[in-house]
Amino acid sequence: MKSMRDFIKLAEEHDALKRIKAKVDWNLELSHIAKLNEEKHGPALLFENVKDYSTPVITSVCTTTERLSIIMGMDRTSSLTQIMEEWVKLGDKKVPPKMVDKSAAPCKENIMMGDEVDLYKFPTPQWYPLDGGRYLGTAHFIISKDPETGWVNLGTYRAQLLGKNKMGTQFIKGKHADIMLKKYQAMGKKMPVASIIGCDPLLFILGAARVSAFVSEYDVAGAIRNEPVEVVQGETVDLPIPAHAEIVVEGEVDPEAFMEEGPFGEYTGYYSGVGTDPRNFIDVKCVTHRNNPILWGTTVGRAVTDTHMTMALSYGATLWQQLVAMKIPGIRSVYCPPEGSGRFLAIISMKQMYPGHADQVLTAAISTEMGAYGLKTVIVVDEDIEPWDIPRVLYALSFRFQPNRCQVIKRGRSTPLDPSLPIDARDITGRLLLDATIPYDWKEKPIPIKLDPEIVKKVEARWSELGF
Ligand SMILES: Cc1cc2nc3c(=O)[nH]c(=O)nc-3n(C[C@H](O)[C@H](O)[C@H](O)COP(=O)(O)O)c2cc1C
Ligand SMILES: [Mn+2]
Repeated sequence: MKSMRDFIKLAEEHDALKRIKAKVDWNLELSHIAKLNEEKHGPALLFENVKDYSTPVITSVCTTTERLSIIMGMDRTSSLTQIMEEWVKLGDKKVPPKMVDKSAAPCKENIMMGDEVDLYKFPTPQWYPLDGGRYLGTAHFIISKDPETGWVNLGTYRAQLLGKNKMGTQFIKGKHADIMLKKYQAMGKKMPVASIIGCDPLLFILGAARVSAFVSEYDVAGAIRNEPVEVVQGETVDLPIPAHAEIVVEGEVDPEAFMEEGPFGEYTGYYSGVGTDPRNFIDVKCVTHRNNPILWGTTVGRAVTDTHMTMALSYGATLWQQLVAMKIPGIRSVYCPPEGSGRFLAIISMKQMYPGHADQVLTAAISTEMGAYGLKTVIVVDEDIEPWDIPRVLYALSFRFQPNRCQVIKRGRSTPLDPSLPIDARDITGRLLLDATIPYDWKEKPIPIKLDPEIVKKVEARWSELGF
């Protein structure tokens, strides 16, 4: 899969995409259709007739496990844990992108420079009534380059439409684009960037993934695809651009310049604070797009949306990878439910091998690079329970868990978006470690009730005779 068009073709073959031909308003109506459809676990939606525009909009690309399987090139009945397992197997593998000629790059089919640039040409949705405006960059990512090392980063940071050649940004402190922007600032330079709106969905998944600093998300995408991502040189920026991108917005961010930005309905289902804030923005110099481009957007907002599904996949896989890298034995599988956007809650299935092993896994999970930021609750279950099988996890929490064996950690790094903390005190969170296993060190373990296998066989043979 190289492009959004490849995804659309495959999704249609699996009946996982619906074309909406009726006229739909970009102002709230489109997002509300997408949101209600997502709540019903519906298909990806391609809005072909957006009011006032000829450009179609695609939403809900990643909102089911089936579509994540399609994107990841796996059997479409795979579970999230199975998809993650494939990712975990890649370990540190990297496949760098391949530069192609401009003539082989459909994203260059149309080029607008300088005064020709007009972002209002695209059907940017207003997603929610209380959002501060229209957000053009949602299911997109921003490419930037480290001015010292040349490391190329892809990061998904929301981008508000702020003018015909202005796009908002919000690089939270410590995010990779923020680290890079601070370097440009120290050099007294502006940071060249490109926003990619519509492409191989895997690149967006990686834009939102917590790939380590100094690692290019392009190289991880190449490893997952097992072939290099095809990129092409930017028109006005020295950055590698996905050759098959739908819409490419090139420009620069002046670290010293600000515009009012926000608010935006976050993936927690809440607004992060109140009103707008001055933030850096992209001064757009050039827009390129394919013929008949497709604008890709996502609803964000309350779970479950693209954000929750993609984070459940990438954050879960990364947490799992990091536990494996710590050489802890017995980790069977990891599940970070989309309802907790893959980061607030983790369930780990393990085979206990020595006393204290379950406690080791619990404390290790919150000490990984992934778990140390935002993870609040960790549950371990024995190997007979799949971590995604929530009824069985609830069974373990009812019959194996004992409150006297749970541990509360008082302080850890939080995310500024966690709505369970007061708006002005979101730096530090507590954590809860729940051991829902049967303690390894018990001499006498609960005796499980078993069915007699011989009788089971007999009864099964008589099943239809019994009138079932
Ligand atoms: C739809 C969507 C919008 C996001 N918006 C922002 C944002 O505005 N600012 C931010 O710092 N992170 C945002 N994130 C989370 C980042 O994508 C994520 O932290 C990612 O790791 C950033 O890339 P980086 O690790 O290369 O910095 C968003 C994620 C998604 C899926
Ligand atoms: Mn990164």
